[in-house]
Amino acid sequence: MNENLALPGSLNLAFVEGLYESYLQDPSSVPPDWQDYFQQIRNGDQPTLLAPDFPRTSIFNPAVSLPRTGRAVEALEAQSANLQDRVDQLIRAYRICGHLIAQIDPLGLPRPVPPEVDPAHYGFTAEDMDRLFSCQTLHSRDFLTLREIIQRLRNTYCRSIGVEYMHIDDLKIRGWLQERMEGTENRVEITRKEQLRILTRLTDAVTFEEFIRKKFIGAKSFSLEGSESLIPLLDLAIERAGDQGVQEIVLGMAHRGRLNVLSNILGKSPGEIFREFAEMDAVSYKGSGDVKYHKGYSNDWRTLSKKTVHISLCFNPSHLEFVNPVAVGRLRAKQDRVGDGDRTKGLCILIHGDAAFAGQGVVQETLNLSQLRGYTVGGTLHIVVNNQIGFTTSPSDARSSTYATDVAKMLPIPIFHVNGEDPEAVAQVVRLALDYRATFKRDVVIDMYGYRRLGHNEADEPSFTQPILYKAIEKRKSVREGYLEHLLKLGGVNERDAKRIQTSRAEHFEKEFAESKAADYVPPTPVPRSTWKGYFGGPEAQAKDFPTGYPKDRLIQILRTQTELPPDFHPHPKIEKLLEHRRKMAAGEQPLDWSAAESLAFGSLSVEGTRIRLSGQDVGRGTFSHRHAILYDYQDGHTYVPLQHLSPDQAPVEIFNSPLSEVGVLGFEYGYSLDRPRALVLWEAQFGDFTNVAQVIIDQFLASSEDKWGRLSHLVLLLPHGYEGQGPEHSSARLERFLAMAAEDNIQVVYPSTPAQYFHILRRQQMRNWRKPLVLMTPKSLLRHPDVTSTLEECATGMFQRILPDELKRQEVSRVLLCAGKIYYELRKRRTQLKREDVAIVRIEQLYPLRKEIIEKTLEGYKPGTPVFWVQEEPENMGAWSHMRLNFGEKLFQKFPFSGIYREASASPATGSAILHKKEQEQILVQAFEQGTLAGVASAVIEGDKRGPTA
Ligand SMILES: Cc1ncc(C[n+]2csc(CCOP(=O)(O)OP(=O)(O)O)c2C)c(N)n1
Repeated sequence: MNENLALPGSLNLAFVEGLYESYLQDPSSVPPDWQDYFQQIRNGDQPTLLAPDFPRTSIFNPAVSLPRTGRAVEALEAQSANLQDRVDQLIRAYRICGHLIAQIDPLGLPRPVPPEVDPAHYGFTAEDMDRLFSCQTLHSRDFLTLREIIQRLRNTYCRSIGVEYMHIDDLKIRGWLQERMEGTENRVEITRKEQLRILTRLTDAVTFEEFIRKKFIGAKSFSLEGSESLIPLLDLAIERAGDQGVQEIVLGMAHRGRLNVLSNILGKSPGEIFREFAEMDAVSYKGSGDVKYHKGYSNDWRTLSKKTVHISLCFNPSHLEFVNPVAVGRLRAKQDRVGDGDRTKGLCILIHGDAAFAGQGVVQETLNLSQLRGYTVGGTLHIVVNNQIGFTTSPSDARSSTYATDVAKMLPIPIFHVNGEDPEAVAQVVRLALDYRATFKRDVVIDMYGYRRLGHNEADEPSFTQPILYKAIEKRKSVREGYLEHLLKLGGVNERDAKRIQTSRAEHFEKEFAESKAADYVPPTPVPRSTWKGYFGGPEAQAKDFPTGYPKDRLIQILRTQTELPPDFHPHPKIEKLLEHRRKMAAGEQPLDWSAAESLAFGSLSVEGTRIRLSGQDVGRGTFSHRHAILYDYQDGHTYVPLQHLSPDQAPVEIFNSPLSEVGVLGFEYGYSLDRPRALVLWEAQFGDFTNVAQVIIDQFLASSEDKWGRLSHLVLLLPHGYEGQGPEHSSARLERFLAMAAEDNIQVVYPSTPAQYFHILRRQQMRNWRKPLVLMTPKSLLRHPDVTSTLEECATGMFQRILPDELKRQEVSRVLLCAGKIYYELRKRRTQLKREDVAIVRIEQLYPLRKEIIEKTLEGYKPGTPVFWVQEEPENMGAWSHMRLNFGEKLFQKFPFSGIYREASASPATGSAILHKKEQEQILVQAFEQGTLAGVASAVIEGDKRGPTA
């Protein structure tokens, strides 16, 4: 507030000025003593206090006592305060719900008007419109009439921009936004040059769509028409980001307008896009390839201020929105790679459809990651290309919320709804959004309203389902035309300029089109970034196995260092015991357990320069209270991560407890792995079966991205697996699913049975330059099993063994049991109990890729005809049995009859009854040692097997 205008006591200046206005019109309309007072002013007897730039006559002098007439004045004061209060309420109402009447929809579909934005709601009448009120909260130094106040509010909140920000708790942020919006009435000053640029970018967008439609009639391109402002929006965003110091942008988007973005933003040669339309290079598709509107691309962008911004558009499956966490994870990896701890050098832009944004849960999961320590990227720019339809579904059937973006209100971030037909409003919103993000390092949403001129794709007939809407859409001119008319009216641009831009774009496309048809056309291939130099995919045969041991003395050192806590750290009494165990392991007095082996793998890799990133639910302690990688001070709760204190020049070891999300977090970690081939990136499921919540990431990305998009990942999945009587939901990591999707050496599926094997497989994953996802079935009960131990020597030497053979004399063996993981220990124990020296137990530790020749070699020496069984805990239709059967048929290597021992085929993975579980497990063991049984365990299935409750 202007201090010069401060009023003594409770008397309100606006009130006095209102009174003065009335007095000027009719002196008798104000009380007699006020008449005297005003008369003195007019005579010049009372000095007035005028603010220099105050437009109207401010008449109040605080130094002079005001006329007071007891109760009358008090009543007037109260009335004045009340009026001002109502004005303040009105101002607040516009801030809260002005967006509901904003002109954000180019189609102008009717929306209910909230009563709070009507002055009458506060008892104001036409007479009040010219009263003066204080506007200190409206970022105005002035006293304005009610009419002016409402005009300002409408300009700010109800024109082409509707903004939601009053859900933000932080007063500072709200104040920042208010100042930026109310101070400018939410309009940006646009120079002629900028206007021309917007027009050019709109022309690019329109020309591209028209060209594709003309040349490739009926081809699916998921046109952007009706929302072409996306192109100037991105253009402005990249320019602004570049000016803010952003050097890397990761862009995630779906089908809508993707080709347009590829051409006009990513700079992919239109010739290349046209060739893909014509499928001229179909034979060059690696693997199965993917359709053109799913492919990724990257390029450098040179800003007007001569800065270079590298933009990577993520490849994208059809599954809408699942690219979101992947894109964010990629950016986080890029930021970590260049040490951008402030998160100012990278920007993630996610482009969404309105139906998908409102409908897909992964959107919420990704938003939830945005401010978490382990996942933040300093704010993502979300752009919703809101064409007000999802395939054939109208918003009324697509969401229960007012806006498609309402889920984003879970975050304290502004949501800008903007009319895509007003490119200058779009420009204002881009500026605000990016400045907000740069200032507060938070996500921000631009919900750009448009429409979809054509059907869902170009072959679709939209008027089947939205006849009225499409009649209205048909009549609409393009955004470009509308904007051009506006510019012509302003006189900043003339027809000639506009024509020149249009002709040059059309000629460019024609030229590219002609060139793309040439027989000797060589599509420009983007140079892969050096990050991936030296790493490769393809068949595993190309990846040599080599020793992965780590010198024993250094392993001892790593173990010891982990037990040396800072003097001011007070570990939990039980952690003291764990530390004592580790000390004994280091001294060679106790063998290594699973957790120690893991810490040695992480520690040794980190010391060798590999960044370790492990995330998942409760991974710090470990679901089974076995890891304790993050220690908590017993007195004040502060944390200490021993693995981060191994040596001064070690690579970071990051262990993040994730939110309770699978698809979001796994998507993020997958994305991270794409841009950090040198880091060991691991995601652990709380229990293995929770991976199915992340199935889209597994199917669409992890298993198939090399095949579809030629993109490699070496992400490690740690999936606790094993039948321990805990019920249907805590037994199985659905091993069978990973094996079913395994082909072309796309993933590695491993079920290690010893700590040393675990140690070596983790090290192998990093040390081989062959980059493939690694799916590990990990133990639960075996974590503390006295037999599940390894020695330091086993970690110091050797390598991961794909098969662990049996040491029995082969000629004396009457049956061979093949198995993996936990069941091995039960089989071994039973064999000891039964003294069955004739039964060999061979562990297949790597289930995929399955090196048959190694298995064959392992079985050499067993008498031909010796029955071989695959023994598993899982039911017949689960586990690795089908995979084994598929690979080996009924006779293994033409020599050994091959059959399986398993639980009966079942709809759910395991029984809910611990007693029944034990009986089933016993039956498997009985079968395994029952000589001569070849036909599986159908006979072993318990009579009247009633599975327990599955809830
Ligand atoms: C997860 C998922 N479910 C369903 C589909 C099928 N599908 C493709 S586009 C689409 C409509 C998308 O609408 P919107 O998000 O508004 O984007 P628009 O196509 O209108 O730009 C649907 C249902 C899909 N691709 N992904």
